[in-house]
Amino acid sequence: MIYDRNNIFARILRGELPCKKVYEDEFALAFHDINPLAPVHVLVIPKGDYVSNVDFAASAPDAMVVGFWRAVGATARELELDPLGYRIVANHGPNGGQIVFHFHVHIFGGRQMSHRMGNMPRPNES
Ligand code: DGP
Repeated sequence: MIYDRNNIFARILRGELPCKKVYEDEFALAFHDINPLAPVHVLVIPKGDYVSNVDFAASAPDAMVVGFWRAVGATARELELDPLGYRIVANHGPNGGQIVFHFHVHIFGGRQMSHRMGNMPRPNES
């Protein structure tokens, strides 16, 4: 799939759309999901044109891959999720349930996650 430079997250990165920012550095931006599925639901996106993990892992420079994952960790620390833990998810393609085609990692926290890891957490799910 060709990267669409007008996808929602690209527009957030360019400052054309607002977001509730949690963390930002040269590699990544983290902000609250507009439709939270857990008490804490934050998205971390790389500052580059990557459709999903497939081309991020294959095409991103090493420094970007390292910087991005460090930013995921820094975001979770910023949210004070480390002591009790959290879940990270990245959806790829139709079967993965991807809706926005700019690579992103979901961070879920603030409650016990389901053991059914094949499913995204849903509101009120234990
Ligand atoms: P995914 O299925 O992994 O592509 O999830 C995309 C997520 O993006 C979904 O949880 C809702 C969120 N989302 C969609 N549009 C916006 C937006 O304009 N702002 C924010 N903050 N989140 C959005």
